[in-house]
Amino acid sequence: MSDVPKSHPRYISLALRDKIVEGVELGITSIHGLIAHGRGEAYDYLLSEQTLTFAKTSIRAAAAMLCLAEHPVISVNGNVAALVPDDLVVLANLLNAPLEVNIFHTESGREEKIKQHLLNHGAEQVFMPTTEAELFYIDSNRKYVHPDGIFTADVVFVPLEDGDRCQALRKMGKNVITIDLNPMSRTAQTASITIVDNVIRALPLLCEEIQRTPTNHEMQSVLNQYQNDTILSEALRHIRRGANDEW
Ligand code: PTJ
Repeated sequence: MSDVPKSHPRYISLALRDKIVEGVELGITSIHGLIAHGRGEAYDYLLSEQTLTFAKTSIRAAAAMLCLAEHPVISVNGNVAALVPDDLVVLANLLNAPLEVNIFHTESGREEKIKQHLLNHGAEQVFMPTTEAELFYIDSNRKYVHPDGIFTADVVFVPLEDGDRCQALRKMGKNVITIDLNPMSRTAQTASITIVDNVIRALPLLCEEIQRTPTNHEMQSVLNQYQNDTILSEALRHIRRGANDEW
């Protein structure tokens, strides 16, 4: 990182800002992504910048849902492409699932740049949005999907977005797993499983959990017991409390 010493108390946070800025400079992250990142930072601060117990519970459930899925797909936007490209590739390989570029802000050439960025980080299969398949119940650019990807997926992993798409996917009968630091966002509220954590911490933990390979029976039992509403309430309670005993 440019001129911030490693000893700086907020080094990690500042290094992440650099990654997002670099994403914008490379043309993979939308300029709006800077605002989204700042919003995330604020929530992360309130969540003690740690993966808390409720997030660990969601990670276990997410791993189970992804492993039990018949056709899981990993959706990639400009922020996650900049922050966690390697982890996205590891996850795709572990699940043998495609990555699919799906962005909200239409900017010329950005989708192609994200694809190339993922390929540079070792991705094997990256689907692109098409006009051959469109999601129902949604008007934004996010409706354009790949016919063999998000359109036919039974589980869609949507890290970091606040938008109209999660609800549309749910209405189409798909399960959605998201990572969102804001437990009040539309996506967090409508997803099947919401991991209230920073993508940079949650994604490696999700990959670790998948590698633990519990039995199908264990995974089904984790899913049966999982309640997203409870997780969101716990996250909100933590934020409202301000201080916490895990700090
Ligand atoms: O690349 P595009 O065009 O698809 O745009 C992507 C963004 C993220 C800019 C777009 O989806 C957007 O505008 O999102 P929002 O509405 O700002 O919502 C982003 C959500 O992600 C907010 O709830 C943030 O709190 C949350 N968030 C931001 N950074 C992180 C995060 N959650 C987890 N980890 C983060 N690092």
